[in-house]
Amino acid sequence: MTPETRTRVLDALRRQHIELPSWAFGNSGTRFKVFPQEGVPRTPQEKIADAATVHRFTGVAPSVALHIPWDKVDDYAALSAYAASEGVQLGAINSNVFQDNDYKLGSVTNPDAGVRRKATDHLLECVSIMDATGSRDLKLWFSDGTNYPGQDSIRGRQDRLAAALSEVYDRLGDEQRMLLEYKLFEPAFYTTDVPDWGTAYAHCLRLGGKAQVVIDTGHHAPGTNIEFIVAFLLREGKLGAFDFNSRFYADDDLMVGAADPFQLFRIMFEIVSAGALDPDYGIAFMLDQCHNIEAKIPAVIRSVMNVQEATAKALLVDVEALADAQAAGEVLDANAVLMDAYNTDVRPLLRDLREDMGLDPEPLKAYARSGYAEKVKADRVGGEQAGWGA
Ligand code: LRH
Ligand code: MN
Ligand code: MN
Repeated sequence: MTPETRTRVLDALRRQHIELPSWAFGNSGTRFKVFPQEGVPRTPQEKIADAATVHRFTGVAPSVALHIPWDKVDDYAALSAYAASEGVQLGAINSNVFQDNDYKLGSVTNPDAGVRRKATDHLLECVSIMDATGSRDLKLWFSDGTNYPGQDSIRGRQDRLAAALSEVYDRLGDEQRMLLEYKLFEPAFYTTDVPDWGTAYAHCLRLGGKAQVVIDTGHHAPGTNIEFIVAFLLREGKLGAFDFNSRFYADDDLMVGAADPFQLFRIMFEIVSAGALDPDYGIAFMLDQCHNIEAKIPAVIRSVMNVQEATAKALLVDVEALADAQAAGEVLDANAVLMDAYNTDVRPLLRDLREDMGLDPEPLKAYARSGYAEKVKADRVGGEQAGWGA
């Protein structure tokens, strides 16, 4: 690696920004069992304190996303000030229109106008929360869909969805954005109202420039080429955010980069090669994960490190050699350029980066030595579930 390359890569990595989800720190599980852990947060403030701890050891996770009402408080401006006092910012506000009995047949696409009103009002309330927290992004994911052919009008539901989105869009401030997340299936099993990037993209396109698509890496059919979706949406200026996690089967919500680090590298290469890594470009790189059996803070630290490793490898791709091989139609050479970068051990580089940033080069070991886990286990009794079973 030339000194110039090294400087370029380290500069980009120093500026990287990975947003943490508050819900990663609470107890979570599957519909079969939640295994509670000791020392998990009891309040939104304690979730923020845990996120801030991850930032203290990694240096690249300076914001935390909230999920409403899981993180409901009376005073959001005060919560924002608390986050700042812990050294982090509040990030995206995630709405939740999937955990109320009224939403059995859908939220904003429900056939009942009263239920639609209630769901849309929640989304509007989330924008008011953004006003108080200073958050830029409203993240929307709808569990809406149907289980049986004939259950409801597929087209009618799209109309209802469009109407709700447009009402919320009109409420956004100049600096605020709406991020629409898609998911192939679950909890609806026959039709899902926002099942794929194309549907999300079409709605966002109609809405306007403040509406962008979220790619949750766990929300696709097996075998889907996610980096293609990344490249396409980037080209259209419609990629707003990621929910990073990894999966073997469906929406597993495992640690990003755990199941398929090569896929994460391919995604990050599309980002890097489009010049979209820098925070100023506007893409929110968030984690959306649950740690059901592993210790939560170390799992989030590991996830941040996995994203950093994939990014470092993507930054190491020799783009000139790649362009030459592509232009010459040298398929094997072009592929080799990518593989050389992927097969580079970037861990020494990342250790140097952390030392440059005044951090311990080994975040997991430093966290283990810090005594934080023992302290919160002693201080916190009766931690709460992340939200799924709450
Ligand atoms: C849905 C989802 C969405 C929710 C989160 C908790 O599966 O990915 O982002 O807000 O999980
Ligand atoms: Mn998600
Ligand atoms: Mn999900």
